[in-house]
Amino acid sequence: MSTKIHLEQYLKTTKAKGASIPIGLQELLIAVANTCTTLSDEVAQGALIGLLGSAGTGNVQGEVQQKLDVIANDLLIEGVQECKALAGLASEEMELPMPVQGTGDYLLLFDPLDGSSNIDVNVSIGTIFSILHKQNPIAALQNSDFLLSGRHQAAAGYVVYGPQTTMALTLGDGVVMFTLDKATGQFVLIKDRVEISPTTKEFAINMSNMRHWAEPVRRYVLECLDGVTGTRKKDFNMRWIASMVADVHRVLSRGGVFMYPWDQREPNKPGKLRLMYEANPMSFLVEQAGGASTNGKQVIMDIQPQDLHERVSVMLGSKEEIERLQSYHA
Ligand code: AHM
Ligand code: MG
Repeated sequence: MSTKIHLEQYLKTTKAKGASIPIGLQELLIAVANTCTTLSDEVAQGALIGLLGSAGTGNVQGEVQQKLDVIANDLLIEGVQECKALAGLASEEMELPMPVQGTGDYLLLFDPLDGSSNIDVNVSIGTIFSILHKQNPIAALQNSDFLLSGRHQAAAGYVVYGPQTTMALTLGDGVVMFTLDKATGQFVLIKDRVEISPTTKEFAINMSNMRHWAEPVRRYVLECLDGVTGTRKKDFNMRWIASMVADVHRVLSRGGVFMYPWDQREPNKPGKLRLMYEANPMSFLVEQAGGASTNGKQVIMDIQPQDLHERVSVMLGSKEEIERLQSYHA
């Protein structure tokens, strides 16, 4: 049997773009992974430990928080407190960023529990994280330090709590995947070079919103639905889990396109998903696996954020499909 490579060992020995992973970044990633291990146990127990249902609170976006949203957020904050290189953190669930060391090389942003609507129905959910290079590590932390485009990410990833607990990770030199060995509590390397094929026959979108979409997205999906006798000359399959983590995990595993586009229900909002906690880390992973991402007009990681909780239209996955979507928006 081949030797198992654990996350810690991987981070110690691997080189990204020829350079070793800085110790501070290694520590931070291990702290996030350890917290997700705890979270994975809690998610698995659900009702047995009274974790299902609403927390009776709302978050900064005005969304009802589930108990697990709050627990996951608290666990992550606690889990990274000792990280020496972490200047501060920001969460989808909190209005303002929070200083950790105040100074340091990194900023951590996360969606502590993505796919909240799936918690109570025992469907895959996850944690998404993005680690930004703080531009001036020795200057005291300011809220505006977080407003960096996705190009400033040092690392990004997610942990999906599904039939298996699996982490996808990029350090800017490809994408790797680890699965949690629940017997040892270790994340074990399962895929070394994740690649998204440039073509696909699968798309993911919440079809119930079709009447609200903009014309380019309607055109794209209608052409997919036309099947083998239509302009695309092939039959497409559709999947929608309603947890971005799980839907993007499928795209990284076997190709496809994931879309949560702008729609006219909220004409003044650019989209539903959050740029800093969801779209940027997922775009980094997808680009590093050979795919692409866009909001229709711009590559997602090139967007200069104006607000920490900014929303964005998201289309990502197999490269040729994203190029087609971009051309329909042109
Ligand atoms: P959340 O972070 O509050 O869970 O919301 C984000 C989720 C995504 O994971 C998913 O793609 C989308 O919302 C599902 O939305 P819908 O219920 O409209 O299909
Ligand atoms: Mg989310």
